[in-house]
Amino acid sequence: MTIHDDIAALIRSQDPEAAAIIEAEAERQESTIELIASENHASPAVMHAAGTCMTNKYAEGYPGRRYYGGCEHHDRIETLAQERAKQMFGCAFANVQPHSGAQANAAVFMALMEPGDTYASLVLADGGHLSHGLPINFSGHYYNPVHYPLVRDKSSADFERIDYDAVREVCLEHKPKMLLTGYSAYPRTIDFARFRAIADEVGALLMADVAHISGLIAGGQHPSPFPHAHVVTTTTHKSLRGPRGGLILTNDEDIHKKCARALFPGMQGGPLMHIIAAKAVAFGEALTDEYKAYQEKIIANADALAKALIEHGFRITSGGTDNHVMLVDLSAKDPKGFEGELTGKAAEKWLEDAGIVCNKNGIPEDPRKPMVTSGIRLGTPATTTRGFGASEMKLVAGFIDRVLTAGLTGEEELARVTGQVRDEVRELCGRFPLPHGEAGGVAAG
Ligand code: DSN
Repeated sequence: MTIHDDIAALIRSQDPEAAAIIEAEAERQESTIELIASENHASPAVMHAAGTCMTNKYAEGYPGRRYYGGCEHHDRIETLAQERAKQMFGCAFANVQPHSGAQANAAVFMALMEPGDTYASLVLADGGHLSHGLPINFSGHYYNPVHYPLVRDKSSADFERIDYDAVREVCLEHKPKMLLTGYSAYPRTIDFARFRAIADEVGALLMADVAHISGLIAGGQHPSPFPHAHVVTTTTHKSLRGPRGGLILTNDEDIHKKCARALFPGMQGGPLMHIIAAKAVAFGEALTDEYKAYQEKIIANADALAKALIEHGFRITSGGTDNHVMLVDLSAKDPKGFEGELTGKAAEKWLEDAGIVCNKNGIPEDPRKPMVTSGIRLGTPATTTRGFGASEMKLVAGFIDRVLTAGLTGEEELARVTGQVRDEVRELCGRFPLPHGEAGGVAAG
């Protein structure tokens, strides 16, 4: 009897209806290839820490300064998470309370800007995040975003990479209070020192939202935003492989205090102490040599997948990837280009039917609408967790090619190939069981 069996049996005996749904999700995760760049499979210890009695406590405030009694152990776990976060990122201050990356970003905005203030961020359709200036998000509604683009010149070696000259020009023109770097769909290394030089030139604060690459940074596989960024935010559940949540990091005590106040009581009430406990466990994992090796493999796997897709005739934006993520321009594979059937929306659906999970994603200057798109975004944190290496990534590229080529051929061929690939995906996943056991850490037995 494992801990998984105990938990599964307990949920099933009390609530078979809910247990059946959780078990179905566990089976889905077990038997499909997860290529969503922002998802991962947290370890059993992380998942179980999130399911403990730490959920039962109100601990508004911060360690040593709470609004409720009974917080002794909550102070200890939050302090442990803070200390480990500081060690992981080599910085002086860590706030581990944000419920999510967007909450962390909102708290930083509230702490360091006034409503109406101008900040600079990437053109959202070039790979930015909704909390970096979408008009209907707090970041676009209450503040004034101005945007810098990727390089548009196809003849440039930097095509579809950050246009640092444009970043500088936008900043010189608009004098933003803050310059924001860090993206949701950018496959290349970020030059944080260059961003800081531009920020200093115009008197802006530099904020780095490293949600996607924070695991790579913690594992020493991407340059650190420190000491360049004044403030850094991240989620904890993407490449970092912790529970779902956020972090705010800085070397500046004044910024730390302002962000802490903006987060609580400015933005959030009681912290999710069970999630903070799970963050502490995940950060403990991130300080191991094994974790560094894991992060290195994520990058090697992304490189292998991108190269194999290019061999199959797909175009990868910017020509490849330096990190965990790639954007596949599907129009290059469709004889009718942007006028054809091979949209991001169609590809996402066809691949999901074959057991390969990814998301449609706009490519830079995409002529199609955001709910259709001409691209898919693929990432390797989750497949690397389950043990895939470069040869499995080549197999995955072959699966993707077969399904999308069949989709272009017609419905009958698509159905035939989807069935075949689905079986092969199941077989491959069966050879690489998830680290949380055969049924997702909840429903084994
Ligand atoms: N939704 C996340 C992503 O997929 O990148 C960002 O919050």
